[in-house]
Amino acid sequence: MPSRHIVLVGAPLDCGKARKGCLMGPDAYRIAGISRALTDLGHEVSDLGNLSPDSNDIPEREGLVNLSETIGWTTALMRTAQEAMQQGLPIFLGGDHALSLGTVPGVAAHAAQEGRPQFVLWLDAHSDFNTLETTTSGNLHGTPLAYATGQSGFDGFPDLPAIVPPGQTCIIGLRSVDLPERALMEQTDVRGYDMRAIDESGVAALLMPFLEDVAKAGGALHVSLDVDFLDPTHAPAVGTTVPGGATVREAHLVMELLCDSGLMTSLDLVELNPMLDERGRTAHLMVDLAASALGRRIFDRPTPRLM
Ligand code: 5AB
Ligand code: MN
Ligand code: MN
Ligand code: MN
Repeated sequence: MPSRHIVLVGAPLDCGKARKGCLMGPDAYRIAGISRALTDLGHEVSDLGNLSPDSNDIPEREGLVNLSETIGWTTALMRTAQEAMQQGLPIFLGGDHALSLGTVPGVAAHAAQEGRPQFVLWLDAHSDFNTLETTTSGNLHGTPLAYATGQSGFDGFPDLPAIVPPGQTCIIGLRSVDLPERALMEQTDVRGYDMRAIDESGVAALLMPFLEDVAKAGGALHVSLDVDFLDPTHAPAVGTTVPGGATVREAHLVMELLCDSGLMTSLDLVELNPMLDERGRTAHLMVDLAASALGRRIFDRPTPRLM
């Protein structure tokens, strides 16, 4: 893959749910060697350090966890994502998935300025399609895809600088979806593939048609990788474990196909909780997956298909 300028953006936000620990994520990725892994692949890497949330005077609301701080992160990340897109390919080091409330609209605003449609690949056990009105947990890390695709029910959040049409999003890895978010998703043309679809068809058959659509449209592609996409036996360092997830190889194959496509323009690494890790293995696995998406391979030639 051609050499890229990769911009690491640390976003130690931990406000998207009650259980703490994701704020240590950015440093865990650094200690697991993310910069070195990417420079070894020939990329130039800049690390912008860790961001802080904007302040605001939005009042807390009954039934919602940390609304004001989450909106503060959202506005800060929207701005930073747009700036980082001008410099290169940002990797947002989370932090929990509330991070994508800011990163996805931010990168989409950049794409809109360039006149390109924005696509989003969501690798997650969950669909994160709740709104402030449908969430029963009040945890806002369960809402970013609904917000970024322009669903209503986000009172108090900033107006979106750009909407990603639901038909330009694809979720892979689903195995835990709340009834109201399912009902909302079903009103849209978001593509959602559950683990059964991976079992029956293989992850490549699900991903390739989506990547072809991105390529045909000349689109930008944001990838949001939630640790819980992976099976908890491989990736224990996450609060929201759901059994029956992707294997290490299924996750790498997604990343390798993304790399071959040359389409990925930005990446979120989210939900890593280093407090729950075992000797750093989840942090290392996430770094290895990012490296696969950015060119790590055995042979410097296309993998032959023998069938
Ligand atoms: B994650 C749940 N749907 O809304 C909710 O880890 C889980 O970013 C959300 O995918 C999981 O609280 C959010 C039950
Ligand atoms: Mn650009
Ligand atoms: Mn998620
Ligand atoms: Mn999840």
